[in-house]
Amino acid sequence: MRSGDVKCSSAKKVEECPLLLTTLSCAHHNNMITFPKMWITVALTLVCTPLFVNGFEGEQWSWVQQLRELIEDSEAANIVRQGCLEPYVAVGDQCLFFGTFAEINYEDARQMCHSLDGELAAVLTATHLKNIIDYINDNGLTDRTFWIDGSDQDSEGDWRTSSGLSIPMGTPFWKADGEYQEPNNVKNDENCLEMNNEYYFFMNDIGCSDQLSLICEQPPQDTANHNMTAVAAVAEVQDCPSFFVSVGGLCLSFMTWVEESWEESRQACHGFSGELAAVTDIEQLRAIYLYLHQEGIAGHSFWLGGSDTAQEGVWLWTDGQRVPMGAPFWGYVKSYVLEPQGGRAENCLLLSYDGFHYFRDYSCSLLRTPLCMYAQ
Ligand SMILES: [Ca+2]
Ligand SMILES: [Ca+2]
Ligand SMILES: [Ca+2]
Ligand SMILES: [Ca+2]
Repeated sequence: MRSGDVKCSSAKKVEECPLLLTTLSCAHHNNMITFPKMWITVALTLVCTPLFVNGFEGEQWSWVQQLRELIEDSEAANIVRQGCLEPYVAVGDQCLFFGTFAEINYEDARQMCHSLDGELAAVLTATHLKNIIDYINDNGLTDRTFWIDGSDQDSEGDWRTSSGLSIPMGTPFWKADGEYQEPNNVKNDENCLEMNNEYYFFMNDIGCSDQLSLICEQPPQDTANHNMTAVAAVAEVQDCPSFFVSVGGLCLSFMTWVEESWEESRQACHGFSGELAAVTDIEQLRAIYLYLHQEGIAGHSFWLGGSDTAQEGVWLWTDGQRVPMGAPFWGYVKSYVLEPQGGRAENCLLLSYDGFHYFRDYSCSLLRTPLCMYAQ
């Protein structure tokens, strides 16, 4: 079908659609404006779907306006930027589109991504999660909550992307406070996957009819490579000396037979030519989390080498390097509150078992297990 054919048949179907769209559509039909077919489809999906669902209200004109501006800005469609076809932008190794002007349900969000020749964004590695959270923060998108690709609609508790890939469970993906970790399937009716701003963009299961913004992903040309990244995000095994095991590319010792204060734990590590561990890459935190569960030692809380004793609020590893701040390293406490939040009473970095092994600040005098790293 030629692009011009799309228009007036669609316009007839959407008779309640605002005049603006009809005008846009018919202008297109008459070749007065040369929008690519893709954008007309997006326009119709964006504007008409919510109108059908919610009824038309005056306030929705504001984002109809934003949509117009987006379309006007897209005159350069088909331009490839940083390996991504507009309107997608490169975020790490993914091409993503942040649909911040829309607030629609999960199925409609999927359809919108399909109309952009994409799919809701898959977040399958800790690095993907961190890249997206960084992008949201760096670009001032923190007033939005986003749909991403994931559902357990087919089988409760079995989280899959639309292409059937398993979504990683646990830390550092899913929101956790001191009591429980998502997904919690409230009222047996939370089957779709969101990144919620109230939860610092950690993952949460929510009802699929909620009205949210969305993140689309342009499928990579080389699908095989992409899936490899999902499984092999962590650096490979290296030889480690006695008392140390290779986890996440580090030589670590989980001294579960010891419980000491933070300072005494440092001494314990020194006794093995080590130091309290510095976890500087989010894939290392993921690898440690998986190791704790695989080894059955997730009931322990582990000291890491971070502290803000020297200067309150300035978190440094023992070698003086900065500790990464924010999500997804540091744990969620409650709505709009993230660790560290203990002020001068809490100056040492603990992976606490009841905090689901996210970074959390605790009092340095607590007796906990040293997590040592071999000093190379
Ligand atoms: Ca569910
Ligand atoms: Ca939930
Ligand atoms: Ca402190
Ligand atoms: Ca704390």
